[in-house]
Amino acid sequence: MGKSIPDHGDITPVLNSLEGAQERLAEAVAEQLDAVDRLLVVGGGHEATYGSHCGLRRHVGDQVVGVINIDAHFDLRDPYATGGNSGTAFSQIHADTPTGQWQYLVLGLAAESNSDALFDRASQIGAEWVSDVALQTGLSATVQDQIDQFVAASEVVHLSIDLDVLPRDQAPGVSAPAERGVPMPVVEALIDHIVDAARHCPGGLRLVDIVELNPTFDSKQMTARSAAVLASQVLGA
Ligand SMILES: [Mn+2]
Repeated sequence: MGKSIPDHGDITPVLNSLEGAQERLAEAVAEQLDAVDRLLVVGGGHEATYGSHCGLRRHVGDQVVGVINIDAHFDLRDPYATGGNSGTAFSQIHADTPTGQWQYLVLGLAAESNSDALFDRASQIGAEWVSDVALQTGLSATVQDQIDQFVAASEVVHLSIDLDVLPRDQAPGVSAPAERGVPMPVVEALIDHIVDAARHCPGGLRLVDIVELNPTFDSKQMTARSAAVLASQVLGA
């Protein structure tokens, strides 16, 4: 794509310990953020986001981190007593966030893929969201304003992109392919808008995750190719 992007390598998993792997990721992210303006973490499942967020938190101290999740799901389930999973990352981030600093915006939420209990929890803890239905034909002025206000209230932005927000034909290689999904050009427009809005935020857009690709189910590498286009965009294409 005509540009050079340094690859900081892989995180070696810790046998039977998701928390161990998340800790290794957190350490790597905190270290790399000293050296780069924007870091991209490629998952893995959405559990990677908890590790990467912990790394960002170590780097930025008590700054207000606005967490934007482009995803069909809230991923606000409570961890089991034995630990977290791919559906609990944002609940764990919420638990770690200092009182009054929680900022969480989900873009592309599919109503039929989230339980009433999750909607209740999202409302209770002050999450914001925009449905996939509202994102079928582009970004309305309302959605643009919502993103702008969200970013303006943040000191630094963490963007997480779950590939299952895309329509099933665009991203077949995920564990929960979407029946409707948000069309690829609209996801690109969302990312563009977030990148632009974050220029006015003191800390900027420092951390991006792209998650939930499962190569075993990725017919013709469509999901990986879609992810590559989005990765190129967030890294300043
Ligand atoms: Mn998801």
